[in-house]
Amino acid sequence: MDDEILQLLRESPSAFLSGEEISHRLKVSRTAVWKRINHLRNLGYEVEASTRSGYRLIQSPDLLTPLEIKPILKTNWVGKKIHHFHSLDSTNSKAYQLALNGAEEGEVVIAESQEKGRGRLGRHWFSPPFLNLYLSVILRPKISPHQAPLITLMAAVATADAIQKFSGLFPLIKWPNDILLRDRKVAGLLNEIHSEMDRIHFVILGIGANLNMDEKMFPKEIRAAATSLKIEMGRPILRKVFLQFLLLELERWYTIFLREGSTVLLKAWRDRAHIKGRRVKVTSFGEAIVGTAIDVDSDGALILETTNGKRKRIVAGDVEYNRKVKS
Ligand code: BT5
Repeated sequence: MDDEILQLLRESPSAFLSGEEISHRLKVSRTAVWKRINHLRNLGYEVEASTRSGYRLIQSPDLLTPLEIKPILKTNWVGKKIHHFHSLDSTNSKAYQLALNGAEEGEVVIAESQEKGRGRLGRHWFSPPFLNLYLSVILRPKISPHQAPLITLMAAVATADAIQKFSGLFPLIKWPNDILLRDRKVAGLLNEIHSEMDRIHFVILGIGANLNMDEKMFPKEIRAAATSLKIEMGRPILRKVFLQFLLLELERWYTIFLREGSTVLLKAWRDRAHIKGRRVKVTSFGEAIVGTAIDVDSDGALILETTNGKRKRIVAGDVEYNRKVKS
């Protein structure tokens, strides 16, 4: 019913709508209308009430609830079902459970904050409440498990495109999962896969994007390496509008990837990664490898030429760009 009352109030944004009219149109008592209006106020909606004229919606909160997102969503299937929480350990863990229990492709889990937001390799993702975006999308691609790293590249391109379309800025991608503005991390991706040898059951696409953080809000240890869209754009960000861009780009790039394979995707990725020819140090499974990045291959692995001229394929790891890397 929240949905229906909001829709009615939004139909006539500047005019009052009488309690009687609402109760008539929704076929509920006036007391029920009054209770739901109070409920909406508790959720952060500013509703003006006048005994003579009725109710008028003044302002909606920037919450990432289905109530707020559904009316502006432009996707065909991603985010048609949104599971919203004020707090979760991790949206990825919640989405994983839901997917195990049969949740469908395109369902999205969003939390306003995470207690144990996860990065890769057990690292922590700083996730304070109501400022940023923490979401996980359930995908069920019919591809072989060895192609799963391409889903990370796909999500990176989609996130970078969403940031660009939203802000006009040009984010770069750092292999495999960092989205950078001015060399600082504005978003990170954590993709988790549930599969058998030859079949993927599902992929959980986890995206954390810093939207409304000020510099001093970041913990000291990551302050110099992190940024937010608010810092870069110099104005507060309406989170739901950014989310609308992000879900649309994810749907678009996932569709392109499934339909056309990796070629178009890898081209878009290369345009944003600027990795060819760069001197890098890669830490992979505890081993540090120094070399020149050659490319990513058609499975999404990074190809390095080490100092002794040998080529190495790296499937997972952390990259440091460094002009001064010693060979
Ligand atoms: C990542 O890991 O970059 C993946 C982050 C994915 C977070 C999303 S939020 C929704 C979903 N649910 C989850 O539980 N996770 C996903 P990695 O490449 O390992 O980077 C982690 C490192 O980034 C940390 O060790 C910090 O140095 C740094 N970091 C932590 N929080 C950050 C933040 N908010 N912004 C920028 N850098 C951060």
